Amino acid sequence: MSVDRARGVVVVSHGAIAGVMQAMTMTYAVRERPVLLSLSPGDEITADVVVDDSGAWLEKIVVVKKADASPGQR
Ligand SMILES: [Cu+2]
Repeated sequence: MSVDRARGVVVVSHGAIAGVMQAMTMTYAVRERPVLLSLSPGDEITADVVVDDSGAWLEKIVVVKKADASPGQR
């Protein structure tokens, strides 16, 4: 996962979501600013994907594995 705080999005590689989409790498908005700020590049997360006419975003984000925080890993 990578994080773009300025745009309020994360880029996530996700597995197939039954009936919705195949496995892919894509950009999702994260609308909750404190949650966005808590995420780091390389974190592994689970989340609910919410879709409406305005687009898709993530809610209920849970970090299941924090990235190795050592410098130079990004
Ligand atoms: Cu997707």
